[in-house]
Amino acid sequence: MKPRTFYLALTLFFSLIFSNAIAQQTMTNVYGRNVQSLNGKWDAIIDLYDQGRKNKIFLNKKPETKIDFYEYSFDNGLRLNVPSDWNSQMPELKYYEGTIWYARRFDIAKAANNRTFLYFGAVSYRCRIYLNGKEIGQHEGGFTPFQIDVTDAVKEKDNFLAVEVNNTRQVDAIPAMAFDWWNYGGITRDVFLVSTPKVFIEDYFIQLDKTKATQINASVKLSEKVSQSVTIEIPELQLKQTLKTDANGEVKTSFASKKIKRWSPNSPTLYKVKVSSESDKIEEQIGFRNVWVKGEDIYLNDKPIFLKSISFHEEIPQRKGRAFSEADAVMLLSEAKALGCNMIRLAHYPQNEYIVRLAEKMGFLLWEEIPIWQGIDFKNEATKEKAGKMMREMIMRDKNRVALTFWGVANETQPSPPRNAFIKSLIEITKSIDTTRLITAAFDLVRFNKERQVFVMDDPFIKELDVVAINKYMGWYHPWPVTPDKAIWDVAKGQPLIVSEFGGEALYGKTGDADVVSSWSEDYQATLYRENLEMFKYIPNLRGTSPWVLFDFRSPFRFHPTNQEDWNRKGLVSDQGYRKKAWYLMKEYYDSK
Ligand code: GCB
Repeated sequence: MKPRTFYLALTLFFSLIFSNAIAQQTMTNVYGRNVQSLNGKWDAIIDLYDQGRKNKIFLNKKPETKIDFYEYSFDNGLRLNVPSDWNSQMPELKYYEGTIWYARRFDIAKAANNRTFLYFGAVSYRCRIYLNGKEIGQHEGGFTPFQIDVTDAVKEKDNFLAVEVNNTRQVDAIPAMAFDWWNYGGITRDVFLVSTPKVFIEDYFIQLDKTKATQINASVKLSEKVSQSVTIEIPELQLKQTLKTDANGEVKTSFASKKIKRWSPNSPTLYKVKVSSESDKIEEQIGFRNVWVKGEDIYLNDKPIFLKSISFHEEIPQRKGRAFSEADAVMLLSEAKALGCNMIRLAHYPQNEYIVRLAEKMGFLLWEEIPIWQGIDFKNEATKEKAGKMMREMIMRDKNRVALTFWGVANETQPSPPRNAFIKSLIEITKSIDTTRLITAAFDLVRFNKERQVFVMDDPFIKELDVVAINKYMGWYHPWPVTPDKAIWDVAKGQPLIVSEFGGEALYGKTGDADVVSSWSEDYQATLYRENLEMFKYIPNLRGTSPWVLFDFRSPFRFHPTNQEDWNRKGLVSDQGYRKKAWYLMKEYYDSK
């Protein structure tokens, strides 16, 4: 083996081992389980030079003899809120990239015959977990949940939990080195101790058949390969079945009912679904709907639908921090509702479960994606593994959410054999878990063909997708080659197309020349919206639009001194919550659809 190949093989080997160190399957519906919250104030140590691991600070030693001393202590120092990003908690941490240690103590009432899992909703971006002085797990990826079985490692009293969190950008990471948002660091989502019976209901997948309106398909998997009877019940529909698990501890079945009221944006019906085994039980609200593609149309419950979408980052701009609570979800989603949307593209990563679950109750379809955002190291096998794992974690968490309509596999990638293989593997993983959703990816490769006088795109990869999504910034990054009423598209013929991003920047309150891009004015942004909305009439297979973006958002990518100052100003709503002129145009367009 050449040294480089050997090195690559070694990296892959270790990345597999480490990801396996906690490669437990994502537990379904953690929020419906018996949990003890570990949210709150945690002690913290900023470790810019990465000295903590070497010095084993996770042992949390205290001097015992006259000659002992330790150059660290978790006591009487910095304290950080969990959940929350660290950047918004102290001015000095504004753009901090590096390691911060978090630590806390906890007690737990241990019940005999129970298992205990330590669950993190998300840690940005990579972390190692130490419990009572021992490393018990690692995770990479800032937007998906994971849990570690701590049944044997945990004590009733005075456990010491330390988490080494690092958010340094790296070439092999997802996202990689440069991207258009700020990737807040920290323990950004809920932390729970989850208590389950010894044999518990690890997973279930209960959704309406892709096309049949009267058939609910259900599968349940126990944590062990044991034989038990499992009951699935939807009381309101008078549906109930009890079955014996197979040799893998699984049951698969279907229910027929003519009474199912299907979920839709106008009528987001959810049903209580109860799953029980001989030793465990869990319940939650699940909705049922059909979604499929035929020709150039997307069908929701047998009717073609136009997707009135919007994107936002998982960020509260006024607080300059990550969104992490139900109240935050209410703020983001209410503003999307006010615009008249029926869908959200959760940009550019899986957002927290409060957002996903509330979106479903409010009647939004969802597009969820992992942060495959330009600049990804497609040749790197370890990166591909990571992406696959993220995809799995996202789907496992949200596959019972009826709102989930699109799994997004990439944003703005260029054709190449490694890219194709990489994205294909993500599509395969997706289909191996869930064949009921539509698969999409956003491309920025549409260009104007002068000879034919039409917009075209050459990326044969689009044939792998159910719906083709195009990011196109006409009037911002691209000057108009023809007037908008002549801007005819011949892109992805035979498939539904969504314009998944369009827009331009405007500083809230700024007036200026409505024809001049560099005026950064609300007036120009409004012109741009007017012209794009006109162009949409000439995209024959257009089945949805998603302006970029609902709110101005933080991004060190954007450094114009007076107009941006580290903000991407493409929001229809400013960072302070004020609606810009273009908001009203978009609202009118959505109301007319
Ligand atoms: C894009 C990206 C999005 C950026 C946006 C922009 O194409 O997908 O993440 O923020 O353009 O503002 O340029």
